[in-house]
Amino acid sequence: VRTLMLFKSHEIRNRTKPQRRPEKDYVGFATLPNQVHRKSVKKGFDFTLMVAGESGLGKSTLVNSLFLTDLHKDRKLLNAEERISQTVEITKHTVDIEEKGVKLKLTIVDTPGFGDAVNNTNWWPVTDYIDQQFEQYFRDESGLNRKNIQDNRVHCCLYFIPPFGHGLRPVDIEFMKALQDKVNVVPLIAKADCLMPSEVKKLKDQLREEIDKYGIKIYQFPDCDSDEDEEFKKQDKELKDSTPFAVIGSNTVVEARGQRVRGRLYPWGIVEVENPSHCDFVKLRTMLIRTHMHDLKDITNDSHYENYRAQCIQKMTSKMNADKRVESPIPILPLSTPDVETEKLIKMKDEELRRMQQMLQKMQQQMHEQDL
Ligand SMILES: Nc1nc2c(ncn2[C@@H]2O[C@H](COP(=O)(O)OP(=O)(O)OP(=O)(O)O)[C@@H](O)[C@H]2O)c(=O)[nH]1
Ligand SMILES: [Mg+2]
Repeated sequence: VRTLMLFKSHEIRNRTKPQRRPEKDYVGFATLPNQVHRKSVKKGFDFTLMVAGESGLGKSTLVNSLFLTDLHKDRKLLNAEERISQTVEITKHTVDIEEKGVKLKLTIVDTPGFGDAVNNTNWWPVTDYIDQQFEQYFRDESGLNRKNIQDNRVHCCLYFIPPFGHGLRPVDIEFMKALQDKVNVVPLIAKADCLMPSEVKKLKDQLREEIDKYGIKIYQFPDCDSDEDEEFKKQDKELKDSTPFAVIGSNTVVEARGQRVRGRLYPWGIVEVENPSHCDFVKLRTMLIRTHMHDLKDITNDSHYENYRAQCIQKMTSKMNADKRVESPIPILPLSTPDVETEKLIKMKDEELRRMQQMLQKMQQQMHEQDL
């Protein structure tokens, strides 16, 4: 099995030997130093992945399969099929993994699927969650301890599309649109074992066309530089042509061709999760962990978070201007002495305004420094 390794030409110096068959407990993020500056290696990496979509499409199962780790291990032991139950609230799982001296703090945000557990198609809790993480980061960034901020922003959201429909449903369009300006959306065809290869191809073509037609902004893989070598270009094209990835998840280990593999055992045969001719699971994992994690983080910071921050600053400025306008130029003599409660409220309001002004000044200064 050839492993997909995408490197930029300037990183060739750091190029490690391409991994052959992934070792059993090997996820592959040890190649992260190839994607980023060495300085970050010591500190470790934070990466947050979210899953969203209709209930029962295999979101929880897939994230478990992706990181070779049972994220629900605190639960009492159930047999493999039962281990994953319906997700009824947004659940955050964090795993610290270390591979070849490279530390990764991986956070998985599992969300309840719509249409069943919550019995509606309301995605506010999901988009709210993303905003809350931005808000926290914004606060931390404006605080004193700016060097040690924990980055909990959601870097990527896997959006699950059912395999049995005829393309996107209105709810998929609306949900992805609600997410698109907040997070990198990576659409996936769920439960791809339901489809024959020709059907997978047809659905992929249709989804690509519809995503374009409805103006849905999904995560765009960065362009390949024209001076890259042919092998690199080929792998890059292969990756882009496979989107939206068709995936299969499983929490069961089965015996196939004399090996224990993650798969689904049917009366008519075995579906192997990590077999590239069965589905795009390995492509997805490679993309997330080995090749595009840094880009996903960059876009989160430079585009999605920047949007949020600009909106916040704009809101703060207009609030302050409105508050200033309310202040009357002619002093109004109080008719009676304000009671203690009112005075307390005024004090709190003043304090809030002062904090906002400070924050704004700091932001403006930072922006000015960045421009220099
Ligand atoms: N055929 C098939 N079944 C799958 C696949 N992935 C998961 N399942 C099964 O689908 C059912 C639902 O899986 P979950 O992972 O709980 O689905 P979910 O999207 O997390 O559902 P909610 O938590 O309700 O949103 C389980 O019985 C899984 O075993 C897949 O790739 N193919
Ligand atoms: Mg679930």
